[in-house]
Amino acid sequence: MSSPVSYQLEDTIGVISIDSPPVNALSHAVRQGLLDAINAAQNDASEAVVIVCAGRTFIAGADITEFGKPLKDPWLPDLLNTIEASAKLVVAALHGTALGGGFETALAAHYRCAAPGAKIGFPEVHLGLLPGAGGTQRTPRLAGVQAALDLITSGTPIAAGEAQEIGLIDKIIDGDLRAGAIAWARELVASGAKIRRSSEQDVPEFDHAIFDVYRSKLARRARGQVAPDHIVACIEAAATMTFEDGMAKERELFMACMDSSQSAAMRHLFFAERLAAKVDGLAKDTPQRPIKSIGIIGGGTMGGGIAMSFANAGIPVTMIEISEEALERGLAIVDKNYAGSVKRGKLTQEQAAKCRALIVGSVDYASLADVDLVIEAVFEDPELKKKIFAKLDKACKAGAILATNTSYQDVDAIAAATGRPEDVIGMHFFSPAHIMKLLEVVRGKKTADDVLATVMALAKKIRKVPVVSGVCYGFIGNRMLSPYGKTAQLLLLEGASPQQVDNAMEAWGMAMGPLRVFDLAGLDIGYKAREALSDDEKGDPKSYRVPDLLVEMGRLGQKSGAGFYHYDDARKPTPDSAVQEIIDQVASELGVDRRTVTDEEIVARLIGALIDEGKKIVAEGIAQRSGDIDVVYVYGYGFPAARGGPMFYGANRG
Ligand code: 3H9
Repeated sequence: MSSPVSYQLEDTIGVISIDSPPVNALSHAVRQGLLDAINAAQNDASEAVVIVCAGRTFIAGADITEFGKPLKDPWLPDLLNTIEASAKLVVAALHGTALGGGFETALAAHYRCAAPGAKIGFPEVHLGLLPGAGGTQRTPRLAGVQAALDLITSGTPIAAGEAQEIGLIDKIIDGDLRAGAIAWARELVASGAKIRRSSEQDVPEFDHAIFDVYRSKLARRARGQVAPDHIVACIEAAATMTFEDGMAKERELFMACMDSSQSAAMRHLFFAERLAAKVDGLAKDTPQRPIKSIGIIGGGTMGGGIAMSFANAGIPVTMIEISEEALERGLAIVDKNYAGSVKRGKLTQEQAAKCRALIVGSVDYASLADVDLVIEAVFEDPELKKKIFAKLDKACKAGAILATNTSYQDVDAIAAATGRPEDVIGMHFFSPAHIMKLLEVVRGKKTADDVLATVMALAKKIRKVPVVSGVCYGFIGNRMLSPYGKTAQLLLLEGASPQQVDNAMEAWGMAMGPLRVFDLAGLDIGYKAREALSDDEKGDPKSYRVPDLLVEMGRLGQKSGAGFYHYDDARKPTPDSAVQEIIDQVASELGVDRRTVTDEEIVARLIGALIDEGKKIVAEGIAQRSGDIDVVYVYGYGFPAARGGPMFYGANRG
């Protein structure tokens, strides 16, 4: 088999080219090829060596598919030490995304140049890992302790320009990167530039208190995850030990991460997310419809957030409301959200203004005549939705995709209100829609393949993580929420308090406990939904009697200042004895024996409820695979990534 790494002498420069699609990951073959090439360069007429990659990116990291398998030499840290030790000057030329082990390779080179659009970073923390090939040791030596802590603990890549400012890249090359890098290597040699090894540089001055500051910051942010804490320990080692001792520390903690259940869970999610974007039975070359502009029906919180998601990706949006007044309110929410994005540093003032300018409002469906996709985002009234779709059928051009953002309703029934059910699909965004990454794509019985393919690709364009769901009440995520919520109610009647249930789930890793979630969403939503059901359909009163009584007392959740908790002006929940009285009263009316419920039981029963429903969803073909459910729960429902999603957790717990 030919090597993915080639080496050739171009005049006085040895050029090492890596060509290993899709992302030039450091597989065993790439590592071996790199080792052979750097060794070859030591004994030929080259004066300097350039490492460059073919295809869409420089090396995007270690090959994650090899993780968990026996290690095969050359191991990356040793290979990179060999590259750094080269007696010939080494230049790395970066384009695309130089990530993880990829950027560590660049750090082992003596000089680094990059294309203007390149990005560098250490995403290992998102895999429950830390950079294990010298990244924690070389980065602080070049960029300082604080920059290293920020870059490596956040996992967020930075642009080449910023990397140059902090000393991680030496030169930005416009135009042909390969030719530019070779020319620069020649210049370096001609000017007598020294072989500059990152490992031999001193870490710039720093304040020793910084490590504890990051430790406590990360304890709050990355609740329960081990990798961030280990990253801090490695950078502290870089700043206080020799390079060799620091490398030994890095190796020890990298292996601890690699062997952890957290990393196994997060690696599962990495591949599950990518698999979720693939639709079984849908050919890769299914044609897609061009989407150049979109319409949104409804300027509420959801409609506004969806509009921003598209505008942020450069796609113009027309937002429709029923009156000028409502439209003004809707656009004001968008303005407020953009101001928030600027304040949080997510967008510059200029970027925000540019995106905002792509959103226009109208009260006339005729304004949608030319758009390629319309997303209906009005409240959950099935009759209203059907009326809107009948109107869209008339107003929109042939071939326009008509999508509903419904969280629960029957997409097939909505499609039947049009004369073109094949153009209809569900696009279920999660609130706040401009921030939450999950998009449930609901495939109706008649949804055309090209409509599905278009929406899946579009999701990626607007930086969402799409998961396909079949049609059922609540689709994947909300359907699972139903037995989860019912179990939470049973736990209250059996003896747990709302705060015990919520605290147990949050301590286990959920972003928010179930009762706090219901208070946030509004208890009246479930109440209204139940009003439409017969007693039989409602099921066991133990699962809804308490929230019904709370709603009847005017306790609708956060928005009314009280639900399962009392809320102050800052929306901080405090336990409320009135709620406990209701729980006691309902338990006695329904004859439930009260007992001590442990935190372990709370977690086991609630997560068990999710897993049981998830299994049914897979068995019925509503979800394509159990990994899709994990993606839904981690990206849409605050399930801890370090536990891999409910189905992964269940499978590993037997
Ligand atoms: C590391 O480096 C550890 C070291 O510090 C220490 C070692 C000792 N390996 O995302 P896409 C596949 S840890 C294997 O759809 P995009 C991916 O599965 C690593 N495969 O493309 C997919 O396959 P398929 C640190 C990989 O353009 C295909 O490539 N690095 C890897 O949207 C396309 O991927 C990272 O964590 C990999 N490293 O985004 C970077 N990366 O077509 C992880 C990708 O069969 N990668 N694949 O579904 C990414 O963030 C994105 O893939 C990237 C491209 C931004 C590069």
